[in-house]
Amino acid sequence: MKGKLEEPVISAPKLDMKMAAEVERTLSPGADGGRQFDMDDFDILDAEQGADARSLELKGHVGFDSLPDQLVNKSVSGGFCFNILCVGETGVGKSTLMDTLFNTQFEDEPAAHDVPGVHLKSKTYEIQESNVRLKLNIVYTVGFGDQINKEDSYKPIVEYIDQQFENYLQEELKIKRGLHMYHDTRVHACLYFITPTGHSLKSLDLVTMKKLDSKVNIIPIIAKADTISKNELHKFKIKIMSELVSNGVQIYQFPTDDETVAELNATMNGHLPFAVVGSTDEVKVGNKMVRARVYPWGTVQVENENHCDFVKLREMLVRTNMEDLRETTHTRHYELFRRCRLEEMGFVDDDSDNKPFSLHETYEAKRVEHLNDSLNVLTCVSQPT
Ligand SMILES: Nc1nc2c(ncn2[C@@H]2O[C@H](COP(=O)(O)OP(=O)(O)OP(=O)(O)O)[C@@H](O)[C@H]2O)c(=O)[nH]1
Ligand SMILES: [Mg+2]
Repeated sequence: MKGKLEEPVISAPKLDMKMAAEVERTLSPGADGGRQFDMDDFDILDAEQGADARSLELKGHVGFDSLPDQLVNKSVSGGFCFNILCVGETGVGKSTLMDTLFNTQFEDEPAAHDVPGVHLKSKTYEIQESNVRLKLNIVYTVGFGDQINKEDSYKPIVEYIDQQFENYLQEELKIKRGLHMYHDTRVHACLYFITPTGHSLKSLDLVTMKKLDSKVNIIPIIAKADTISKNELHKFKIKIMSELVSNGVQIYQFPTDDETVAELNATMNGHLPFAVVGSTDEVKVGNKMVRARVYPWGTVQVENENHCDFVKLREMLVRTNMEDLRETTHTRHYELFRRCRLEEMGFVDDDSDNKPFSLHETYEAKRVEHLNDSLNVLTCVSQPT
């Protein structure tokens, strides 16, 4: 479900307050001598419609049309979490872009260029806009692209993503699980910062994105886009997309199945990779203060769509598709991880005769296997040599 509710099976007519009070009087037990409902109170529309559900029409207001509001209120009071992973070479503009995106100062120290290997650093922030609280986890790569031998650079990133899935799975498998309280750190979006060479992707980029594409939603962006000319940028974007396609790298596609955002998302898919500029410095342009980078020859405005794609990125990542990114992480990437891990642990859904296998039987089989193993070990140890 993306921002739109499914068609209700039973349709309740909209009532004004007077009518609602009238309905309440008529239907409440005791108001008219303790009248009870029975099936005759409902018009059966089509008993055969649907496999095992009949569509009925309500004769008055019941109130479950407030369910969407209840859901919204509950979600808002619980707050939301969103986790971003920024992958990119040292100094490519990761921290500046995050500050620009969320219009705040996350206070992230620049990394050194001489670290022996790649590692990740993660920090969680609580931010609030109107009455919506967001627990934002930002993870940065440190030392990415700095080593002479970059063969294993992708490994710590893959391990980090898997570890977050594993933590969630362990919580899910607990008898006393507390998923509603659990701080979910699974990565919802991976912003892949492409160095603005204007030439092509590096093999490090292709290898890393390929290793990550089944684990995380990758959104490729060209960093420091103010350093390439308009013409070069256009060609660079085409080159990057064709290299991703020819190497079979799956990047995140903004969803087009929800008609309210289908057109916008389809257009934005055509603008990938977004060419972004980051800056928190404010400059006066006309009579307005805007965030920009000032050069001897002119000013690059971060939020001017003629200057860069920052607004497009913010629109897609934060304002339109944040929920889809969270949902895709759970239903596609985590599901794949979970399936592989459970199979690895010996769980199966069906036995050899395609009959459903119960969790209890799996545990029992595992227990017997474990006992046999222990017995074998004991026998080996107790046998005289
Ligand atoms: N020209 C240009 N410079 C930028 C842009 N964004 C950031 N910078 C500059 O690039 C330098 C590094 O930016 P950071 O945001 O610290 O880069 P980083 O990727 O977080 O660096 P590390 O955390 O040290 O890996 C700073 O001097 C920024 O001002 C941009 O869009 N265009
Ligand atoms: Mg940084």
